[in-house]
Amino acid sequence: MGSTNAENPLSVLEDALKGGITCFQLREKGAHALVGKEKKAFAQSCQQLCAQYGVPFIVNDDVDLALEIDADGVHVGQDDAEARFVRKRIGPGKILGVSVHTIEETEAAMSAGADYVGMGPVYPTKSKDDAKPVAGTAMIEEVAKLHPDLPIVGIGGITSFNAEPVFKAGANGISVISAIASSTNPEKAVRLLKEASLNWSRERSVL
Ligand code: TZP
Ligand code: MG
Repeated sequence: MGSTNAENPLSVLEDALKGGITCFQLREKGAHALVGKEKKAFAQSCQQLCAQYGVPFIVNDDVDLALEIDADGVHVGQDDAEARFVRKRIGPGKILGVSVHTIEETEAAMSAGADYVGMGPVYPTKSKDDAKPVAGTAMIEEVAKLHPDLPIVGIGGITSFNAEPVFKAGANGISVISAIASSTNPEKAVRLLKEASLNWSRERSVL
């Protein structure tokens, strides 16, 4: 979760759910990241909140935790567990998301059984220390043309002001940290993001 509201991430999540997020991914990273029992307890609090709003709860990277708490899915990057092994572990009924940056990675993710791919960083981001170089929207456009049925989620520096080119390139959805978590009004931030999205994602909506 982002920095401004880091002291109360559950209230940020609840506000975001009220605003209408359609999916939540727990990405517990960085110097002060929770681990072990505390991470599990926090994950379960997030999971319960998401369940109240009927919103899928996905765990980033930590397949063991996702299985332990019966999360709705897992998201892995290229440096995490291999997607095909993750699919084997979580089974066919769970959501599998994979971060990709090239056509090859995209097609490998598809063969591994990914339900969607995350692509970025579209714009500069301060939320991921080891983010790859800014990619813009060119690769999203290429992948969307090659694989029109594959759900694509753009990520990295996306706000309600710059979401339009991401959808125009062919993304079905956007994934956002700071535009929501660092907002003084996360619920409103989500509404604005949804307005920006709905204008462009009507035909390719995901989740
Ligand atoms: N992967 C690529 S960019 C990014 C991740 C997890 C961080 C996105 O955060 P923000 O604050 O929306 O730029
Ligand atoms: Mg990762």
